[in-house]
Amino acid sequence: MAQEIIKVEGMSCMHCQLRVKKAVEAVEGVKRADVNLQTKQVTIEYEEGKVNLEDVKAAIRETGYEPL
Ligand SMILES: [Cu+2]
Repeated sequence: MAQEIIKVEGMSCMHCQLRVKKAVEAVEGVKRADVNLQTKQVTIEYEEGKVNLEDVKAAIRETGYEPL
């Protein structure tokens, strides 16, 4: 299992947190996403070689938040 941290701007409450978590976990190959509102970081656990991080960022963008 590989891990990556993506910084995301625009999340302000638990609603945002859940939306981003669900969107990221819906990406094929992602096992788990933990969203930290304070640090604005999304920690992703995924199957190595099966996930393109650009796809994850695109999924985040589709929910209306801005991955950096
Ligand atoms: Cu919110």
